[in-house]
Amino acid sequence: MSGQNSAVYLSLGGNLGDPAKSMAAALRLLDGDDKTRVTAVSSLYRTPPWGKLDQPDFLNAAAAIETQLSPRSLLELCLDVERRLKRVREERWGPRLIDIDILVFGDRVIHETGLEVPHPRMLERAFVLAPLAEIAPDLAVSGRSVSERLAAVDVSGIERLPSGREWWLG
Ligand code: A4P
Ligand code: MG
Repeated sequence: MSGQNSAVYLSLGGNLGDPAKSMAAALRLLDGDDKTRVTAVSSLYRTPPWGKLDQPDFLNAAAAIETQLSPRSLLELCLDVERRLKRVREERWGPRLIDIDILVFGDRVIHETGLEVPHPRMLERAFVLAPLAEIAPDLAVSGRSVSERLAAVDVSGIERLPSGREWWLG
């Protein structure tokens, strides 16, 4: 791979089926794209549900990638990966759900229909900031580092699992 390589960060999460397996599959699919390479992945985190509270705990992780795709093409790739994984059915446990969000794309600021970068809700979400701080503590987002941002949110109930950072490499 050569050419444009902005630091791009993704958030992954899921709370149905086997989220760790789905997230690992998602990262391998992203890494398998010709123009995209996964360069760092956080540990897995168990996180209490945010927003809608009456649902199971989530697993979350953050990843750094390098890509030659445009932000819009990367979004299409992420949505395609989500669709491919959501189609997978396990006989007993039903559909697996996974969400992939683009958090940061270099220093690009994008406000388009269906694409907002930096992700507008990332700074208030401990389930995004805790994994991201593990791989990019000094990354500046809207003028402050990720570790400063993390210090400003409620991390209660968030647990870093002893997965190590290579859990996704099957
Ligand atoms: N979209 C716009 N900008 C982006 C971006 N930067 N990255 C659009 C990805 N997608 C972006 O996505 C719907 C549409 O958002 C996409 O088709 C794309 O065109 P979505 O993920 O279904 O929903 P959302 O509007 O992005 O909502 P948001 O705020 O991401 O919330 P979610 O994904 O519905 O939240 N609690 C814990 N602990 N952990 C979690 O992972 N996740 C959710 C789901 C709620 N609570 C959680 C967690
Ligand atoms: Mg989302």
